[in-house]
Amino acid sequence: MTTLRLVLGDQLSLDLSSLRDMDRARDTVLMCEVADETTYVPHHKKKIAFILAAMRHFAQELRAGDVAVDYISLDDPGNSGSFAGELARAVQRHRPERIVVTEPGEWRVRADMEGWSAALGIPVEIRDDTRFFCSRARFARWTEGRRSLRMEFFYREMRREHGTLLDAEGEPAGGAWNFDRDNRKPLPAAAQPPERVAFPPDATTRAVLDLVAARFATHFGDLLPFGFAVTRADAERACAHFMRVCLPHFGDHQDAMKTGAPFLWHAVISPYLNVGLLDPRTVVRAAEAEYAAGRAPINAVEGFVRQILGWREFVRGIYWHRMPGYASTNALGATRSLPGFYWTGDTRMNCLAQVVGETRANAYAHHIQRLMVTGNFALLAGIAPAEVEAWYLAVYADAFDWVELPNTHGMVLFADGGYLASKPYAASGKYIDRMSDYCDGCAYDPARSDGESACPLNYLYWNFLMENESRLAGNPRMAMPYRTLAGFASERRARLRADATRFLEALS
Ligand code: DLZ
Ligand code: SF4
Repeated sequence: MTTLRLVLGDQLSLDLSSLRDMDRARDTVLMCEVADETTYVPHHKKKIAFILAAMRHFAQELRAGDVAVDYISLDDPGNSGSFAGELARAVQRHRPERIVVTEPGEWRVRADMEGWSAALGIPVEIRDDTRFFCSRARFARWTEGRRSLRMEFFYREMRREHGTLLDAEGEPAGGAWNFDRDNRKPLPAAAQPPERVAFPPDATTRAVLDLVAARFATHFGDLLPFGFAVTRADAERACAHFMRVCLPHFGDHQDAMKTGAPFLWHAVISPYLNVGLLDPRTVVRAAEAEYAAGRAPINAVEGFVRQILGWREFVRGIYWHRMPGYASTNALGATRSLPGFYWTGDTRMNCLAQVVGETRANAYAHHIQRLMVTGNFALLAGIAPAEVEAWYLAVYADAFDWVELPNTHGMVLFADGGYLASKPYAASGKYIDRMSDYCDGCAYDPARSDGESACPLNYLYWNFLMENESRLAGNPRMAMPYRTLAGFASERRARLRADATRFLEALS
């Protein structure tokens, strides 16, 4: 049977389910750069360049393995701009008997896909995406009979199921499932994070950079310098560098932030994992091997494994389990527009200016910057979830809906009312002062809670607690801050409220 196999921009894996049982003599792989995908949110220029360059290199890799690839570039004169349109054109060219595709990472595309068979008049087989530890069916089984879903329990089950970081007795290596308490050390001023490997663009990538510069000039972000890996071999080099140089120190300062050090000891492999250049199973095995060889401590390796085998799989499970309704909940009733400084970085709050600036330069920010700086502000200021989510989806090279939405909607904004996280990650400026050097260069004072010179995050924090008292005060994990708030005299409450109102009204 002649088969047309569609491969999407985040499916760049040789063991992809849609490439199984390929008949090299008859089948064709279709890959297409389409305007729908490059513009449905105003993606960062570097993100578009990364994905298109990785797609073109993947097509080369397939062709080198004698696979026929029909590749439609964005500047192809007949390009229809959509997956469905390109499939219709490709069906005319190749006259396949069926289409095979791996399920996409986004509900929007999945819903579109369901209509393709009827529209094209041939069978469309949608296969499971097998590049995850936990299938959608396995996750559904895990949720059965549970009133709340907690990552920690899911993660332990995954550790056992996949024999990861277990000792000879089958118990967690190092004597505990979780070493988070060791992973919150502030950064000593003299700490020197390592240099990161960058990959100079080859001719294929340079052509993509020219295309992106010409077509997406108005999109957010700096296109150059461009140093992402865009081939499997280079992504593996970046990963090996992380394992050797960064992983031993990754745990200790996982939550630290430092001006001018956007990557610290973080892996920065999420873009490669999420487009399929790296396989999560290989990456987890490699980290385990570093622990077994005594080259990396348990707090670092466990912290890393929890991100990949725990969080990443958990949020994907939640996404498919709860969509499409999940995206439209707004448990805290947040309706404010996203302030312009998320795009310009033009704010006197130094923490936000630094993180937006690094995001613009790199299409990357590390976890704690996303959660506790841009995320925390959006939570405290009551920004509408959909606007925050569109921003995160646009600006980060690793952002695809299945991973971005639950992280932002559930963990950052608590918009699901506590389905994914047991409490909102709300913090005052004191947290940022403890975990970063941002406050040293700030116009505001993190030690002051009210008045013109006070750190806005301080009064916004107390204002957030007051605004959401009826929703959050009963949460046992919020008991401590609400006890503190209860000790505030009514004049103090009124002052904090007035400062917050003044600040929020001036936001634009
Ligand atoms: C994100 C993205 C972009 C920017 N461009 C393309 C593209 O031109 N062609 C393509 O196949 N995929 C692209 N993608 C990734 C898709 O948006 C992604 O496959 C869906 O979000 C489903 O996960
Ligand atoms: Fe951010 Fe407040 Fe520190 Fe300024 S003082 S950097 S606004 S936390």
